[in-house]
Amino acid sequence: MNRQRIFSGIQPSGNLHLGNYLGAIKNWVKLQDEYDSIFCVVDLHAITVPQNPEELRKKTLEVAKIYLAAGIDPEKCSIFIQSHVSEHTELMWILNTITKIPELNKMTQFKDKSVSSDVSNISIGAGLLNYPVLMAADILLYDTNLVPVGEDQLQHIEITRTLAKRFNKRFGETFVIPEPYIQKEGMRIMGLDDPTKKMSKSASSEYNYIALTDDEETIRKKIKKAVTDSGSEIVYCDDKPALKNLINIYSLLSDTPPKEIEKKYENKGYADFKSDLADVAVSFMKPFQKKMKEYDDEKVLEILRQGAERVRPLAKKKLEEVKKKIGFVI
Ligand code: ATP
Ligand code: LTN
Repeated sequence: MNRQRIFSGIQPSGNLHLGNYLGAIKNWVKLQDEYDSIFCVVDLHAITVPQNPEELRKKTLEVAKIYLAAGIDPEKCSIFIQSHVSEHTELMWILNTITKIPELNKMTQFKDKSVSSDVSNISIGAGLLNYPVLMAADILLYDTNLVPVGEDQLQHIEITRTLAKRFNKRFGETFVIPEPYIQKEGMRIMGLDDPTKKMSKSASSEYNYIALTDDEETIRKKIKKAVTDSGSEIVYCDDKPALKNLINIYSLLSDTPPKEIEKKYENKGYADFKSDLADVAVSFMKPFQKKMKEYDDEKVLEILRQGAERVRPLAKKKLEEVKKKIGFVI
């Protein structure tokens, strides 16, 4: 049976949050039965901004534990660490040579990150500029058909398609042209402290997000402090972006449609709603975190190594084809 292939990844930088879960990982879990699925922990991408080495090691395993606790099944999918398959960096170098600098300069993420306060001028490395080329290599190495990501990644998939077409035109059919796969549900969870910006692990305040590792007390405190809109009724509409976001989170975590939530709180106020939302978040998080703890570092590493063994032959084969086409002596 020839199933379509999906590939996606998350950087082991910062604290993974409900936005990453609802916008990305939760959807992967649904897709794994239907597609030949490869999920990566993209440590090579994480080092495009400065990382503490000990933290990076810890976060890399933590992201894998989050994949597993969320229900990604290593029997059905391949889960691996990007730097374990060196073909990613090799293909990236080759793709670099057909990438134009203005194509990279105009990427929104590059523009945002290179002016962000965390990355000083001195440390805006070439890695940050070349980030999308590495992402293209990740995707193209495996003949990926679909890339399930949040809408913030669309521009990177577009450049991946451009590079694949350019290579194919110059050297002959080699790469499958991938498509983005954006699921409407959970597409954009906004920051708890500012509903005009997406929830983000690189946010300056930890009150922006609920991390998947936050304890009960922290979750309750963060929800209590979350900004709300004027007025006191619990209604789901665009004029009340803060409340809409909180209702979205409630709805996605409890599988309750927003309209039903509105009805439930018809004669109640923010205090009741927030207190129940905190209960909903805590009852999602407790079993999730319990599952995370069931995986010790050794067990996770074993799963990740097996994942790398499984995908490496695919990557090797594609890279060899590329090398032959461009005239390298094999
Ligand atoms: P940063 O904000 O530090 O750039 P991030 O939180 O966006 O990081 P990524 O590793 O860049 O995390 O993204 C991982 C996946 O999670 C991507 O598919 C991305 O689209 C998705 N994602 C990230 N934030 C959100 C959000 N607030 N709502 C929905 N999906 C999100
Ligand atoms: N840039 C992506 C992470 C990422 C990715 C990929 C996603 C790296 N390589 C390949 C999909 C496919 C992000 O979500 N921030």
